[in-house]
Amino acid sequence: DPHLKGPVSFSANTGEKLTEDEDPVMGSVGLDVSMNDAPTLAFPSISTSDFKFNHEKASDIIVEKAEEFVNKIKNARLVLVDLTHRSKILSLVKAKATKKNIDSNRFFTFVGDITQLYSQGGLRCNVIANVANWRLKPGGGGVNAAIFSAAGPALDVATKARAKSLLPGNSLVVPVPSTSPLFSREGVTHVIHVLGPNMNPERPNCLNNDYGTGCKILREAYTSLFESFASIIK
Ligand code: AR6
Repeated sequence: DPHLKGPVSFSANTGEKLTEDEDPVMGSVGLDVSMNDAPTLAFPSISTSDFKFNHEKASDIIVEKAEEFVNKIKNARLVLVDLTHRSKILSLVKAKATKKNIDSNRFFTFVGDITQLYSQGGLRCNVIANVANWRLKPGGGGVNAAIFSAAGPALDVATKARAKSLLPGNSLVVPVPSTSPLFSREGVTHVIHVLGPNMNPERPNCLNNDYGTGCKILREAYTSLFESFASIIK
């Protein structure tokens, strides 16, 4: 894959920049190069920032659901993305996935902006997930604002043509119009909007620390997200 042969490579496990010695293209790290063209879903951690969901509980659920997916769908990759190397959720997930021996060619973490994974990070992801709000509105903050802004108005139009709202635990697949820079620059063909459980009293449908319900909805959200991804690549 020419895209991994640029001046900078990233560890599939940590997202850290690699020295030449460690470059997977050079063969000294066990990255399965045959997976570089595999369908790939990049997703942010659902609900753990603005929605204030507990990181330990969320990381357990991410690893559980990713393992399920990896065991079921063979030729595809899942990548958990966050903006900084200091991300607590990335560290927790990485440690737990390693402990469970999940194939790191099929599920790994990556540091970068989810709207620029290919142009800035050299990582090809044909599908990205957006943690939306229930009205599927552009703007606000976090990943939702970043994705709608990077995609341009075409994504809002394509989204509204499919649904007007989203319930917690559910997802919605939207093909990215070819006029969008997300498509032309990043190679993203689909955005999957997903809505997670909310533990922030300043946002709608707050669960007031009811983690019984919260964990159930977060599991449903990842199940729905990964099933939507599977339906795209079939
Ligand atoms: N690229 C990669 N990861 C990011 C980016 C980015 N550009 N921006 C944020 N993250 P959040 P939530 C990480 O707050 O907690 C939204 O406004 C971030 O560090 O976006 O589910 C929605 O519209 C964190 O790890 O989502 C909802 O109203 C993760 O993405 C509400 O916030 C999710 O952070 C949802 O809150």
